[in-house]
Amino acid sequence: RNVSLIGAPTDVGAGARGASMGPEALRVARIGPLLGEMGLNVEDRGNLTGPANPWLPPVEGYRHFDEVLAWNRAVHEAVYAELQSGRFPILLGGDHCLGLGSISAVARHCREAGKKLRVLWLDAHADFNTDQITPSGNIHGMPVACLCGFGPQPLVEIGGHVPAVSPKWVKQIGIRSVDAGEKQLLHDAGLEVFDMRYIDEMGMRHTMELALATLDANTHLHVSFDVDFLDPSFAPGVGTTVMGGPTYREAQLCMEMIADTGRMASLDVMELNPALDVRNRTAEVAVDMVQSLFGKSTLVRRAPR
Ligand code: DIR
Ligand code: MN
Ligand code: MN
Ligand code: MN
Repeated sequence: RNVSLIGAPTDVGAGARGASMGPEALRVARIGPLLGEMGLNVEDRGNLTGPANPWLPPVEGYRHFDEVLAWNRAVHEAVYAELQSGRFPILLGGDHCLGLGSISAVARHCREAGKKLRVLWLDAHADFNTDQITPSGNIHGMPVACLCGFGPQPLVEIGGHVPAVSPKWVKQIGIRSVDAGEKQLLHDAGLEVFDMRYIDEMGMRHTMELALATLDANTHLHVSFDVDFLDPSFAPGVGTTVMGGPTYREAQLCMEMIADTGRMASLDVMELNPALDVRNRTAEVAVDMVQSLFGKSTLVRRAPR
């Protein structure tokens, strides 16, 4: 498999500085070489460029709107180019506002290639805010809403088709922090959300069986992995930690079950914040998870079940 690493070193969509250093921390944790050792053909495309973080307060419900738009346009073009040349893009974030540029590119590729798209959003947060309901103005809390058509024109139309994705294509896993207005909009939009209570009651195995149930041979599965999905006890290096996330083993099972489908065709690794990390251990954990997504397993495995 031909994999391209794309660094997007920015934190313009976040409420804390530091996710701009995420791509380099993932490289220090040897994301490229470790995937190469698994037999993948990895090319590191280096880092995209874009506007600096002006660190200003929100204006009319959005913080750093123009900067977020510029970065997302750059991500969109880079991810789209890799998909069109038949490669597997891994976006190294950067804050999660860039999921908009990445997934709009994947949606455009799938539309043109006649592929069915499914998106797995692994996150502590639903990222389903709009300017009307956001408590922060931080656009990293809005990308899923924008992808589903709820947001400002320039952001929702990045991929040329509105909405970029149908809410029915999106499954969220690990959610445990949803803002008041966001809760209602998320409910009304009809996304399938497997929150932490669901995982507590039903277990990660059953959760992932349901989340992956609609994949078929023509499906392009995109995984958008916000590192704050993981419990902060072993993954503290993110801007917005939320207690009560998946354990290391639950997260590994989630990743391994995604790998077993054989359908993952693009990936975002987002929100890693080295300024808040402890000796780069969150980057190392994130790379462990990515290896599992690409099929690393303890034993030689037969077909699952
Ligand atoms: C919060 C935090 N829901 C907001 N969001 C995210 O500001 O909209 N943190 N995505 O990672
Ligand atoms: Mn393709
Ligand atoms: Mn997120
Ligand atoms: Mn999050």
